[in-house]
Amino acid sequence: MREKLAAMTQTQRRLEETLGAAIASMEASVQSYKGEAEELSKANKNHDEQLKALVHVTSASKIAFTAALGRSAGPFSQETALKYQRILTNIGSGYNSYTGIFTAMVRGVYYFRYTMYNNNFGHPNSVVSLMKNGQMMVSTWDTEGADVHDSASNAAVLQLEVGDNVYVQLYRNRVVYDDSKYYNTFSGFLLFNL
Ligand SMILES: [Ca+2]
Repeated sequence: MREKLAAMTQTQRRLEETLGAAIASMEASVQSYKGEAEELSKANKNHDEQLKALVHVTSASKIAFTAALGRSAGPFSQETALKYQRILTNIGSGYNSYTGIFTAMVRGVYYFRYTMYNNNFGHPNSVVSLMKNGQMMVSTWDTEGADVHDSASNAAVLQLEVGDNVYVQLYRNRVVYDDSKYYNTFSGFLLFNL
């Protein structure tokens, strides 16, 4: 009888030990799941933030402008950026009508175009270039002949880094004619981000 009782006690102790180990193992699993849940929550939050950043970049990438001169310019004693005063469109506010300069807010490939109109009377005397960071990209020229009322246009696709600037330059001692008909325009827009 005593031996039987001792055996039962031992069995009970083993059961208790087994049960204790099982509970400890379950607790460890629960802790592990909690940790995984926290990691997932963090990952989700991270994805949310990335998504928000992407939406921000996409909305910030809407860049397009057209501005028109509105009055004659020149002759000046030095090369001068034409200040197209009348803004028709300036999505993204990249174009500054006080300086005539477009500044790239995002890295990408852009399209620019300008049209110049030579003097309305007398001898034609217009030379204009599209400039990127002070470097000539493309030009238009009309200084010969007795004809007036001529327009000339040029365009370029340019890869720009953030902070690069683009403007239209009137050369020294040259002129362009404009009035409220707005013959001289400067336009640009972002084709795609890089
Ligand atoms: Ca001409």
